[in-house]
Amino acid sequence: MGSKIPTIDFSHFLTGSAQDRQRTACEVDNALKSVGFFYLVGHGIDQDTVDACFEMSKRIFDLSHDAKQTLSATPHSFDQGYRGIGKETIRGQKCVKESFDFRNPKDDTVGFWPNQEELPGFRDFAADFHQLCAELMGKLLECLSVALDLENEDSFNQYHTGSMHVSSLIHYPAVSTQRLRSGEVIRNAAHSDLGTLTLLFQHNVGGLEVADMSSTDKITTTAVEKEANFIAVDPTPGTIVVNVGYLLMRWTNGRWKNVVHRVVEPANCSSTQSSQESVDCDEMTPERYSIAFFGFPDAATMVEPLQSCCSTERPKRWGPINAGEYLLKKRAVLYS
Ligand SMILES: O=C(O)CCC(=O)C(=O)O
Repeated sequence: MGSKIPTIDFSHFLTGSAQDRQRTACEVDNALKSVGFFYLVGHGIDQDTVDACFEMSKRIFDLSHDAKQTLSATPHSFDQGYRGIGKETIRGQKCVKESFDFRNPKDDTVGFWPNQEELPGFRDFAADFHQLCAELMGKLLECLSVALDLENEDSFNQYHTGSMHVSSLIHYPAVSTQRLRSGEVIRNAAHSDLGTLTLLFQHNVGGLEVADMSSTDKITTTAVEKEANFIAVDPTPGTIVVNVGYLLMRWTNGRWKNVVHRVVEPANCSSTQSSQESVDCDEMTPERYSIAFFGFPDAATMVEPLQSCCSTERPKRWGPINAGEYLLKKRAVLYS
């Protein structure tokens, strides 16, 4: 039987007794050990705020091509800003998506922002949304410390002042279903995330799929994509999809899984037609919006497997790695 994405009610951790918190941490541990992904509910970010953020996101991507180009990311903007369609490349495959990335808008970091006349209130709204996600990230990191029975609940938070967290508004334009299905056009190629945890909000069009690691013993992204069954992670209002990044996998000596995922044609778009019929019609796959919040440790952090995750049966698999240098190297490949 294949795996299923579990749903975890975080309100038990946020407001429950010590026992409730322990139980929730145990659920998180089980989810991250097995599937590497879970749906989070009871997280405290209300749906109206998420809907408003999708509205803002739509407005930025609706700006003219020229207006968006003025917001383009440069090395001097620390990768913050607009990236046009095809600017992100994963293993040689150009992703048909556009994104607008920012760090904490209240910090004095460089970044390009739409001006007030174009998008009134955008920067303030972005700051508030980013802050809500950063606070939730802090609570989740606390929960991870409980799950691993670490000395104190700050064990992960002490390395996450928030300076490196990135919010990413993402838009996949409508594309020909035929071209998407044939692989001529790719929305988001199979990949895994880089940092600690990722929070993902999905609007109503799906397409996100996660490799079912119980269906393969392969490890490399290319082999996993070829061999594994994939599980659809359908959009469900009120939920946030949470998954493990590479650095957290290293921190936990592989206890928590950094799982391959991708964005493809949404399953429900083809469910009413045979594939031949839909190819003949050359229908369009509707546009998709998502918002990712990438949790990342502070740049100077040395990430090394925690003692408590190593044993004679599970010897230490990795040495120390500098989080900031790792990120720079990876992003250079993604956006070269
Ligand atoms: O758009 C999505 O649903 C997935 C985004 C994602 O996986 C990423 O940007 O790393």
